[in-house]
Amino acid sequence: MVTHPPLHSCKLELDTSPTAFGELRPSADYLDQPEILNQRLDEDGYLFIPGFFNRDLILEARTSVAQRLAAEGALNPKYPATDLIAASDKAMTYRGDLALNNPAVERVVYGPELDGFYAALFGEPVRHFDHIWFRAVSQGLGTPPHCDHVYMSRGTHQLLTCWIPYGEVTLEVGGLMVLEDSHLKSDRLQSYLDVDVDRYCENDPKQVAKVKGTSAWSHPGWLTNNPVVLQKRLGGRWLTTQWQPGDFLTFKMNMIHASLDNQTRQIRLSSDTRYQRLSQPADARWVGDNVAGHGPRAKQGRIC
Ligand SMILES: O=C(O)CCC(=O)C(=O)O
Ligand SMILES: [Fe+2]
Repeated sequence: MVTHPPLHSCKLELDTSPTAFGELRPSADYLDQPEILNQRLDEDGYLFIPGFFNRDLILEARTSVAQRLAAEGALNPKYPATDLIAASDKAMTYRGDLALNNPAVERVVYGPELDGFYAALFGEPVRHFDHIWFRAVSQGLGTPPHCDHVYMSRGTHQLLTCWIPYGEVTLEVGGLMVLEDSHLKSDRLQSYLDVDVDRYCENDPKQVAKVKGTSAWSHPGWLTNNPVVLQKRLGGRWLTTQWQPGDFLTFKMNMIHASLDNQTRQIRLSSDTRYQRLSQPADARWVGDNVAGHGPRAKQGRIC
């Protein structure tokens, strides 16, 4: 790993010694050998494919988002919009709206390149979820450790997340990291992995008042807010890279991941999207023309 300043996640300084922090293993050499990719996916819980997309495709999407952010006054006009330098300290993280009706982003995440990649990997036609989780992450912010399972487990569990950076994302800007081998330790996370953030206990008046008919969650979805202690307790290294436009990472629903905090004034742009076999059931919250998402229609009451 290149030299870098102290790195943070959840505002805590990470242990970046070689036993606690390292580089993702690239698998771009095996794109035409899906059996090797599947073997690595099972072994590592993820596939890191550097240089997969044509850079221009990614940079066009970056430009389209930069234009929207500039139009709303979020960017410092002294710099080119595509530098994504924030105009203020305003906190920004999840910005799904930036991908809505955005053909340049849709071209990347729903285009033939990823469709072909997942069809080869799954060995049959695939579908994607009809929602693009788009993030524009400002200084000081990042994502706490979690597994995606808790947000999207109502269909097949053989579902993969695809994380794509739109532009260079250095360690200081703060991209995604996965906790090495955590997908092999689900037995130690069972009560967490049983969570469905849109489910609530019908016999708990507080949960009913908070969740039923609203967009609120019964559980924050995070495994912890302390990536340092988590790494020490569970073992494995936090793995990441200096992301380049064109790279992507795909990983399993039970892989623990988080992001480094953004230590710069440059807004970090990324998307995460989901892919599965067409023949398998899909989580109804995330497919169709007008997805329910985590909104009121998604809530399910249970007697707990
Ligand atoms: O980009 C981030 O900070 C978090 C992304 C994430 O959680 C995901 O790709 O599932
Ligand atoms: Fe996630």
